Amino acid sequence: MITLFHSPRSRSSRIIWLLEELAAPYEIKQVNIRRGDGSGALDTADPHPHGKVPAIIHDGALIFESAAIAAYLTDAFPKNGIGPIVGDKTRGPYLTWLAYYAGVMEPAFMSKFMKLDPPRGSAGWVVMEEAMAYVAATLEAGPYLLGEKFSAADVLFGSTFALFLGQPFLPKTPVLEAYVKRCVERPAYIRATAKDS
Ligand SMILES: N[C@@H](CCC(=O)N[C@@H](CS)C(=O)NCC(=O)O)C(=O)O
Repeated sequence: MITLFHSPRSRSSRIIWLLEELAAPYEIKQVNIRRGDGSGALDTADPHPHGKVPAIIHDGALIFESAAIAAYLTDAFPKNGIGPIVGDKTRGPYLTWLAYYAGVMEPAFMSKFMKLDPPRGSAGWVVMEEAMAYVAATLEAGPYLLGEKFSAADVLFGSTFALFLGQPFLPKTPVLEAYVKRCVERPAYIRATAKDS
């Protein structure tokens, strides 16, 4: 049994989606978090070292960071085939997309949002426009990040785009709109949304 430490409508919502895709046995422990608008509070019931979500506990081990959780869970529950296993030729690209999400996409998003300009050559990520051009070109060839096959990398990117598409920093394009539609129409996404309270 996996325990997911979750706060409604946050980055842990996508882990409910992932767990539903995997048909993994899980329980949700709802915890409080400090929100960007100043609401919420640190919750001692949350085992995350920084009081964040998502975090999971499985077989006594604490796992946090969305990309690590995605890699861990798709390895632990390979049956539904949404995380290429070692030996699969898409394993390398899969891990690349997970790391790219955490190391490039999120910092690019946040620096755009905070109106920061990452210095070329020394920041570990690129500006949002450059990252999005790459993602969009991949999805255009797609329909998913790994090509024909949906993966947990799409859970990370798809959930983020579903939330922010149409905001000034993430303009709608036919490619992104179609991708988000493919993601949010998935039965596992719909089940997860119903549980996200
Ligand atoms: N890099 C982390 C980010 C986790 C994160 O920042 N979660 C937010 C909710 S969307 C949070 O828990 N914030 C509370 C806080 O920063 O104290 C991941 O992707 O798992």
